[in-house]
Amino acid sequence: MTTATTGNVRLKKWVTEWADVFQPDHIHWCDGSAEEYEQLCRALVDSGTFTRLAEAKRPNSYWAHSDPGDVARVEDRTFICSTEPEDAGPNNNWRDPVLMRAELNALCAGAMRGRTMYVVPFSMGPLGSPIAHIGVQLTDSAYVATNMRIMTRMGQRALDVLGDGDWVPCVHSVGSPIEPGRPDSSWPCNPDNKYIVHFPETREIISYGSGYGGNALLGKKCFALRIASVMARDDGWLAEHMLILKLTSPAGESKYIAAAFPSACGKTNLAMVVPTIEGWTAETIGDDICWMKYGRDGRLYAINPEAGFFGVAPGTGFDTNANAMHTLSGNSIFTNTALTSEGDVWWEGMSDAKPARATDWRGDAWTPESENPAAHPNARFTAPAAQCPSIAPEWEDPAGVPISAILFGGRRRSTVPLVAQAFDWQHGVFLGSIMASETTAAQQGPVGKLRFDPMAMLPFCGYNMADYFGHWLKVGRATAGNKLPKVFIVNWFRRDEAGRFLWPGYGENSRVLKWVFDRVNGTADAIETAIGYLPTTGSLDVAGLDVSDADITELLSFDAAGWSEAIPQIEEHYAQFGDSMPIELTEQLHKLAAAL
Ligand code: SAT
Ligand code: MN
Repeated sequence: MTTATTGNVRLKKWVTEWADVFQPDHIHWCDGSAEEYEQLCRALVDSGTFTRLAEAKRPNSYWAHSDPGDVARVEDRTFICSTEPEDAGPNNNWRDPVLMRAELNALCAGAMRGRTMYVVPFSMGPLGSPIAHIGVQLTDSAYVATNMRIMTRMGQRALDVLGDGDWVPCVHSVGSPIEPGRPDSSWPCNPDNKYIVHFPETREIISYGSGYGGNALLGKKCFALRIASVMARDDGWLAEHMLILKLTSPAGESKYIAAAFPSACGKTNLAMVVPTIEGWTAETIGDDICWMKYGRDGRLYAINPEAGFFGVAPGTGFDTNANAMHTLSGNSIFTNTALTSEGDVWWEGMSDAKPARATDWRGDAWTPESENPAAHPNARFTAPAAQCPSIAPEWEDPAGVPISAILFGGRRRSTVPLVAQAFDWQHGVFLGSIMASETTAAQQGPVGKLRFDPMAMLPFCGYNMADYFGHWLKVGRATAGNKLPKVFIVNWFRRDEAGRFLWPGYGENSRVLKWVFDRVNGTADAIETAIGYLPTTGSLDVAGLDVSDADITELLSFDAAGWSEAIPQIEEHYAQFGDSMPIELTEQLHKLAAAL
């Protein structure tokens, strides 16, 4: 196989040290070339991890299905190991770093026996961008190496940018050495012994036992959110769980909007939205993570640190997200979807017509009569962002794009209106800090449980969230108020008593984006309420929309009773942070309670 080379002495030493611990049979430095990718995929087909899809259906694409014990992020096995427990905060599982290192060293000793250790250098962000950062992941999973090639700028070019510099060390093992004489499993992992560990002070990541998604593709949640949030705190920027989109009006004016939603709440759909309103267009910059730093003009500039989409497959179809469907038409990896008898993939919501026969995500025979879904609810596609038809030409601009508006959204059947604008930055931080959302299949555990998920960062903030709120406030003080993005809350998921969704969502969300755009320009009307500015009935464009007046009124009404009821829960949510809670936010809460 072709290999990457580097003159970085410290990097070579670090790789050797870990190889001594893990004792792999081979070491391979990934160069990121197409030949290498081809060879890794072939090896994965040989080992039974990958099934190559029919070339005529989906060229250069593969299907994988995981161990049933390894299907999503494991929040209860995710640890922040700061010296002081207070620095991790009540939002994280804290462990003593010294004890954790000892525990991990014991687990990692010999953990790669019988396997190859891949050295995966990668850039989060366009190569050489002043907003980007370099990481190097060690992994004994070729599946992870192939996914990292899609999700990041991976290989020799990342090493070239790194030069003699510093990188974020990312160490990963599936925790399943191959015993001599025993066959390897098609999804090696250690389902009952997973550790997703972060050392924020030394900016290190060690992940053991899982091969799935955010647990294993360490550039994503572990680096670009948990470790990067700490780097951002220290250096005055923001690392956020946000999509980035570009919205252009019929007059040809463009604005960039960032939006935070918890996992599996439609970020990918909104990032690739096709507006239903006349003359408006939307383009995609990113669908999951947003790094924002101040430009010389005092505005916040954002990059998408990723190079691919790791999106939820179920519910994605030509009617809901045509841009995503085109993006994954080839050169993609599918994990825990179904495999059809014709050699293509399928999942619930991809098409009304179901395949007559398929292999489900567990590898069992499936027909439309089967009781279980064909795809796991957290089944994923890994697809190159460059293939997205709606990708904006400037998506790889190293300077980033200036953000005009930030949206905070959640999955809420009641209380939170379709959209509201915060009074100012500080009030926006307050609204973000009290965000709650119903849990989804993106994390292991019960689905549909309402929990506070401030800024959609609960599982991803690498330090005490009270300090994170304080950091947001500080970022807001670092520039003139009129240069800051305007802040909004949104909720596409309101239901009536019978459980029916009040808002059609998808392309119709462009109506809300238009209102946001016009509010930034100061041209849309609003009424002031205790929780912010709500659209007047006339200011939200509902022309041609098939929603009853009563539902629109409900969606745009301020639910004073619902908010009053929520106050004790918000107080409890704040109380867990004790004295660390910024005074500005407790004052905001008092103000809201008084106004209600
Ligand atoms: O599996 S991931 O953590 O990458 C996806 C998500 O939860 O957003
Ligand atoms: Mn996400």
